[in-house]
Amino acid sequence: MTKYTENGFAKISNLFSFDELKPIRDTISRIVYFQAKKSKLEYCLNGLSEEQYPHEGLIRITKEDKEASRQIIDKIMVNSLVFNFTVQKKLLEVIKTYLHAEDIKDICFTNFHVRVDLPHEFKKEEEIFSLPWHQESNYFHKNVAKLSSIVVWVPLYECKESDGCLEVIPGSHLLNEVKHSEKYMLPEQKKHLRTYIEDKYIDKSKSTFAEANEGDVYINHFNLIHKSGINVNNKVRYTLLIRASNTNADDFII
Ligand SMILES: O=C(O)CCC(=O)C(=O)O
Ligand SMILES: [Fe+2]
Repeated sequence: MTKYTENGFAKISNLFSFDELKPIRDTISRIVYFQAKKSKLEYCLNGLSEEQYPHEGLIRITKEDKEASRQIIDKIMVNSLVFNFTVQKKLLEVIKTYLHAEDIKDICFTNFHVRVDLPHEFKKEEEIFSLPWHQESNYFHKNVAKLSSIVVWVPLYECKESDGCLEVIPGSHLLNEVKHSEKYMLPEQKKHLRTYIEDKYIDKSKSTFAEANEGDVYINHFNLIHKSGINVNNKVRYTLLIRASNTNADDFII
């Protein structure tokens, strides 16, 4: 906890075992399998074990049929098992601690999201979804207590620098809210608006990669300056992002 107060982020090593992650991974395999069948792309899964469906399987499908790939990603995002995983007692207890909440009953989910980051070879998709330097507090203005809200960052597989793990600036949460600029990732269509902190305000010499082994989880303060890394591997990065707040905090706004 001292480290979290100083750095604005903390790694909880080995929070989840392989067995605890397996049901959610199997669900992703199942979603990939059924979409492949539906889109007549079964051949994309030939020679692969079910464990490879979320990675090589999805990559092959994306190369063949972008729409099928998008449907898989959308189905993962709304899968009930993913929600179940999020509300498990173990995670709520961790969230309670970092929010300084009195009871898990005081926790609210400001936002919940599943990220599916394809390898960098799919550059066009990657650039749209990859997030430049920012603070969470600049993106969320409702159901939040910005002085204490957190992002629980849960990679579903090992996530190292080459997998595109987060890059963070330790201690940057102490700057409070920093000025953000705005740009559209697709300017012609005015789509995917991003607010971001310009590089000139970032002390790159301090940045570090928040690498995770299987089962590790990060807790990031809402004012921590961070950005998405680049996935240069031939694996897909799957991450749950749980944004949580204490509804009893003095600065909580609905
Ligand atoms: O997991 C990531 O790449 C970062 C996502 C992120 O920072 C966000 O969604 O706010
Ligand atoms: Fe973020």
